[in-house]
Amino acid sequence: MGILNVTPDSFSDGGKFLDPAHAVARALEMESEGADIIDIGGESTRPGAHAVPDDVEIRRVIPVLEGLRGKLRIPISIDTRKAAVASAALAVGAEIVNDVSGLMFDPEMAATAARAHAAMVLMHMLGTPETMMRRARYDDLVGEVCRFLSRQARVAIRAGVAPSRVIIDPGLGFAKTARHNMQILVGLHRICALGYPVLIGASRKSFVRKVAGADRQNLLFGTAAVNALAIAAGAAIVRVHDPGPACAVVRMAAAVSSCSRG
Ligand code: HH2
Repeated sequence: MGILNVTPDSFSDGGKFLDPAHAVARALEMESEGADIIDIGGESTRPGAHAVPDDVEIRRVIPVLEGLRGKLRIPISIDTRKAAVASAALAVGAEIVNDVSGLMFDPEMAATAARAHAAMVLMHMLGTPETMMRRARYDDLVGEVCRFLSRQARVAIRAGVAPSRVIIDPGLGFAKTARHNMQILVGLHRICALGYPVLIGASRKSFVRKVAGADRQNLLFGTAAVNALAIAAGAAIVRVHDPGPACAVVRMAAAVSSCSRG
């Protein structure tokens, strides 16, 4: 899954793709690098980020979706917590809703995805991007994440989302310290055992920066290490800023994993 942030303030690529023509070109470039999905977001969810009004988010993402119509062959995912934004994006070609709140932000979200027969990514976090880091306390981190994701998957399915179209994500960096993120990776096989495809978003995040180092190469290889471990644990999708290198990592890790399973 290639990341396309159409925002002025995303932590890694903020401001780079605010011009819809640049965003469209980047999406097509990521497709040519091997991405299978493009995830378009119009609101930064980095720690401390403020919520963006619906109309601003819609004005950022819709011209990009329109510009990609008839050009992109792979599915588009809309990265939003808001049903109004998801609905507008689904109407112009998005096929997946990526909700970082895991259906906790907007009560209309599941029905909106269900009506459009969309796939849904349900991610674990606590609170909102503004408040989440104050809530990074757990007695049983992996167990709590598993219970949240199973419960929210059932909410989506009850609202009419096809069970085969539910994807879950433990939410690296969302209400989680660097150590929590690594504990999630150690316990990832338990999240994969819930039976839904698992998505992992580690790309260039601060725990990678902290452990691997902050320059471009270190971030790329640090992200690659997390992605390889995630695929080996059974993850199905990795969300990345650099799909070219990530494809090689996924191909290699998946080949080794399928071999070890015999
Ligand atoms: N991470 C970010 C945004 N959306 N969606 C899912 N499913 N999983 C993630 O880990 C995830 C996500 C944050 O990263 P990014 O989009 O690069 O930055 P920002 O939120 O600042 O736009």
